Amino acid sequence: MAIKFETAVKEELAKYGVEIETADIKQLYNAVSSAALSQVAKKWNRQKKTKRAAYLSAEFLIGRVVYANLLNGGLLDRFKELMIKHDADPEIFERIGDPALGNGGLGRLAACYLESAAYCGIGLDGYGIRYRYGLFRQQIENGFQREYADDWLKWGDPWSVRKDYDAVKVQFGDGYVTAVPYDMAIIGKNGATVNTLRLWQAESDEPFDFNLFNMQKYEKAADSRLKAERLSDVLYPNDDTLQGKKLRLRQEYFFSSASIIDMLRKCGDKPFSSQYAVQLNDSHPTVAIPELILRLTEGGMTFNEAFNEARKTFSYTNHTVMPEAMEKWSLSLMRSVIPHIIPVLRQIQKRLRAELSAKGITDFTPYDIIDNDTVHMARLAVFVSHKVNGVAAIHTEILKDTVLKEWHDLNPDSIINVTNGITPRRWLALCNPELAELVADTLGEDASLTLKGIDRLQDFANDKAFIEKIKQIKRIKKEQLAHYIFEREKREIRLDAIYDVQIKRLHEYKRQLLNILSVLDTCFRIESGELADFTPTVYIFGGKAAPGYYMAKAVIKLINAVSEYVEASPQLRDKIQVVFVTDYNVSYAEKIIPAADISEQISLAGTEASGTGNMKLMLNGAVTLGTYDGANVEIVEQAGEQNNYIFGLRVEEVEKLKGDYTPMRYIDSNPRLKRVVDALTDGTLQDDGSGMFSDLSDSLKNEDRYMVCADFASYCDTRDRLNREYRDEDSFASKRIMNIAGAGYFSSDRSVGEYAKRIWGIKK
Ligand code: 26Q
Repeated sequence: MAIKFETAVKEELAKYGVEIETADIKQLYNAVSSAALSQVAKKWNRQKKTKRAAYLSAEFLIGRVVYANLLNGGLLDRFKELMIKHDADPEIFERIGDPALGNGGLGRLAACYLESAAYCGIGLDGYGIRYRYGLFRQQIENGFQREYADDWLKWGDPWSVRKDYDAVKVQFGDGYVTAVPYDMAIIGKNGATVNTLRLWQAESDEPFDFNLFNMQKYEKAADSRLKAERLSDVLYPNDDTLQGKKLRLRQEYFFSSASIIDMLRKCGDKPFSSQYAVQLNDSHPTVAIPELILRLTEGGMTFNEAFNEARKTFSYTNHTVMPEAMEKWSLSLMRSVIPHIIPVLRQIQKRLRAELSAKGITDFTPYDIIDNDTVHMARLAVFVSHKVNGVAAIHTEILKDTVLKEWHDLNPDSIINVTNGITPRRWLALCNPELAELVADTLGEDASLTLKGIDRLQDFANDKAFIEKIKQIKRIKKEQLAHYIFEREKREIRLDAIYDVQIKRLHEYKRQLLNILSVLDTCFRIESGELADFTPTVYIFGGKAAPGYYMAKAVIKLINAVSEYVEASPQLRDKIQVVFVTDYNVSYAEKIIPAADISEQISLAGTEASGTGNMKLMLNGAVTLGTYDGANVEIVEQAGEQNNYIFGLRVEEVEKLKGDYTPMRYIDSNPRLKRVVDALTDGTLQDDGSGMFSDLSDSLKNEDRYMVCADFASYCDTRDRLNREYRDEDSFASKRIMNIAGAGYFSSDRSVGEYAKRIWGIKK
């Protein structure tokens, strides 16, 4: 029996010579974390020798870990009592920054899946990179985004354990880099299962070269060390593939190779595929495939034996439908970074062509993994994997019909759908304890922790007393958010308003531009006296733009300009607030989501693979204002179309329009749209001489790739209807309840269970 948690905390603090009352935040964080970790240490080190799954991902956006681990370890209540007993603040760790080792949805999904697998007793370990700096810290200066380094380690990293004796060497064309693992315990329900997130840190295997140093060549002496250590310095801040950067390829091979070597070592003599199922989170870790084949052949297998082993082992999740986002590398770049992998790729290509020929296919062009100087990573992943999956029903259908059509024709059973999910522990129990308690009181604690049976809330959709409680909780969460935003942004937001929320990475396809143009249109109509009975609304935006993504940064500037426009007008200020929250991250999401009334999911139909923020918002009682895209389709199926607000073009209509889409036709025929587009250039709004607004205007008029103009009228109308219907607060609360009740399907426990059963062949 581990020593009592309280004793363990005090003993840890004694190492610093302090007590709970006198400890500073870092000391307390370290002590509480170490004490909690020691409670599960035994379990963690004693793992059963059954087949496990490995989730290979360049990103794990885990967010703040301390409360989540305390909750699952069954220690959260004891921790809070301990703090209160000593007159200390149980919320103190709210000040600890997030490890932001991911960009957005893909990285957060990986984190939810690890948590769910541990919670459900599924043996799933994560493998990734321990970036020295996470996704940049965002500041807004004069309305423009500025990026700063995210030094997440300044808080210490008490949840990680460095395992020097598990370090491995990764081979590159120009030498070796040492990969040192840092293990994080992923604690399941009451600590019954403890899985591992293993993040590799790049280090030099060469000691500092004193010969060079003595020869006065100081810089050179430090050179190779620096080069190796730079490898895991930063997370690439693009959430789409664009530039074939050498360092990115090095990163991908670095963690893929280290992870395969690690698993091989743990396999011993047993066949690899009997011990491991490997899930590729997008194509980013796909070089793990030739790496495994190479190592198996080096161990004595023939190529075909090794290939078959790889096929049994690997499966691949696709997260995008946009063809241009499919990851490609130039062969020459690959040759310079990982030359030893090229012969394996050629053999895989030979095998691919043989399989195609056997099926009577003579045109290899759409399939070739290596075509001239291009290596297609997604094709490699699809060809070798035994299962490929999309992340929402509509996304999987689009994959089968378009980007992966040829592969689907070749092998109709291999592409399947596993709709994404979110962990209810973080996205209900931890971020909204008030609502979790209501669910627990109504349906039992299990429903609040697992969402099992939460559909029974439907019976309360018209229950007066329940409706009152739901309204009251929303009010409390708005107060908390307003307080938090005041602290962070120094802005006061009103409580008696609709909280209309769009929080996600800034991307043209996600159409934050559509949102803000419609807000501007609302402003103009209020000014002209047209919208006399408008329900006051706070429009909340949050998200980061990739540092090199000019148009996305222009949209941030525009949102801030509209915000200023509103603030300058007493008439508007009375009805509207526009708030762009700074440095949106997982912890910020945990504050905003419980307070939201409207979840903006307005991507052009056919562009958002799934979306998972939409699920978090529905679970917290927001209604979706969205297009028929990604998981919105299934959300509406679960929660009822009448309880959500769907607008805009459907995928089929987008396809039909594509050939001769002319945005000017919409602009010329819709005076309201024309007015807001004009406002970009007629001096109504200030872009401080950056030229950004006229670039936005040009892009809308000339191309409008994501059909903002086509969906504008439908969006504004639906938004108006929502604004009117909100006034009947009880009927709106019924809609909230129906959304909460419908969220059960989106638990990541369900998703991970599907992966385990249908793809990995693993039992709980
Ligand atoms: C690749 C190569 C080089 C540099 C960067 C990248 C890169 C990095 C991150 C490419 C893509 C990403 C992230 C993609 C992502 O987050 N996709 C989202 O995945 C979610 C989980 O499935 C979905 O819900 C979202 O719809 C999808 O946009």
